[in-house]
Amino acid sequence: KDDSEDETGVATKTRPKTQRPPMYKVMLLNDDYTPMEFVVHILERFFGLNHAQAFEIMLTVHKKGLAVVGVFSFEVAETKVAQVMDFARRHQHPLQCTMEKD
Ligand code: TYC
Repeated sequence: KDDSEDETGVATKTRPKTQRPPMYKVMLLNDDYTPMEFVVHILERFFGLNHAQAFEIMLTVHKKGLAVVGVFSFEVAETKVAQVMDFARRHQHPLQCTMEKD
């Protein structure tokens, strides 16, 4: 923290605005066709989740329609979305993954 003096000569603490990069939520969307195990696999493979965490998020998406999988910098979020979309497309599943500013 910076020290500065006010008009009475009393040292006060100021909080200089620190710049933080904007963060992006990566979300998975539900559909009627992508197999549950495939979604679990994606969550383990691209988001480093263990099987229990992956299964839980998959079920949340299945029940609620969508869920946030993680929050990342723009570049990392973009990469995750591209990896998921590419992997799903290659396996001919309609799974959708999107990102949005946090
Ligand atoms: N609803 C799919 C099914 O019943 C499972 C599913 C879960 C699909 C999550 C997509 O992001 C998703 N097979």
